[in-house]
Amino acid sequence: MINDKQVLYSGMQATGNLTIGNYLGALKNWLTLNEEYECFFGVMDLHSLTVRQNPAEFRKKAKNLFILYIAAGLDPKKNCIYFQSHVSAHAELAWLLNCFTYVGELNRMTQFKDKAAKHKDNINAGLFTYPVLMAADILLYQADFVPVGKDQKQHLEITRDIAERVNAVYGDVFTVPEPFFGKAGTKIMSLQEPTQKMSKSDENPNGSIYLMDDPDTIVRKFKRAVTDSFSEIRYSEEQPGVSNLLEIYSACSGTPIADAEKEFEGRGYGEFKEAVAEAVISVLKPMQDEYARLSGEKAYIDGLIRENDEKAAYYANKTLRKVRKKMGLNEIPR
Ligand code: ATP
Ligand code: LTN
Repeated sequence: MINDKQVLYSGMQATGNLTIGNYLGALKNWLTLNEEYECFFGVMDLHSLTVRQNPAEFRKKAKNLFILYIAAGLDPKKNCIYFQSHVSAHAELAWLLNCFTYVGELNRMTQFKDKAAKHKDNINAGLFTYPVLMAADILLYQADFVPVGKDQKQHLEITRDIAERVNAVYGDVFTVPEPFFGKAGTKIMSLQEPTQKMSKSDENPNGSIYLMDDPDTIVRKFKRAVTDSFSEIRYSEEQPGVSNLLEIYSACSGTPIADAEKEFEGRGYGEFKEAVAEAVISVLKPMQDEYARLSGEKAYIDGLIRENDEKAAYYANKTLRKVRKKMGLNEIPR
């Protein structure tokens, strides 16, 4: 508990450009959580290093993600938005937790298996111990809840196992976190392959709408979106392309899917796609304007980073001191 509120923790890797999938499925659902919970949202830049990054681009990407969190509506005064790499306790606790994690457990992680298959020339130890760093992220803040997508469920389970293992040896050290399924996060599919999740690392940029796409690009991508030959605008398993577009339309315009089906009854795919594009633009445009404005306010942004890094470090170091003591490391003489 912090300030009498339960703690909620999440974050995104600073890799690739965010898509409307990331926004509608995750970020948008975070915006109001701070009313009920004490929220921490990290820019997970240490995790991003498990894959080779170009230093200059990477530096920009991580900073852009920080600004984007705010442009999307996360209030940096009410949520602790910070850089994982600025709080050294993450790396330190990850080491300590490494000593409480079994190789057999890590071997079962499907994300590791997938990523190892994808990056055969760089199966580094960081990729293998990725879940341990993630456990450190969460446990440092004694988080009660962690909102994540299905793909991260296994990582949350290992986090709980590690926490329980440490608690069993040393007593009450960590809060054991629960997954958080708030409002069902919409799962957005690729515009080109509607049976696959829209993903920021997709090689085909036409499958994804990026948060920074300009209106013309958005219209063009929706025009090219894969539909089907039913020529009917209906939400059904047989029509994954059309259903995905309805889902996007509904999430962006606030119209329930059933109402949207009625709205477009008897109308053609062309007209429908234009309406979806318009709905997306009306959500992204203000965010892009705010992003552009904030990007010009370097001193203000740097101030926020400093302030939030400090706040995160305060709570993280408190837990780290507790763990060091419990594990029997000598205190640093003062
Ligand atoms: P990558 O392609 O780099 O693996 P990703 O686009 O799948 O990334 P993550 O960084 O793994 O995104 O996820 C960040 C958050 O966005 C997670 O909470 C995840 O569940 C959510 N998310 C990602 N893609 C989608 C999607 N298509 N629909 C809904 N939510 C999504
Ligand atoms: N692995 C997560 C990103 C992530 C995270 C976390 C999410 C790193 N540390 C801690 C929640 C809590 C991902 O790829 N989405």
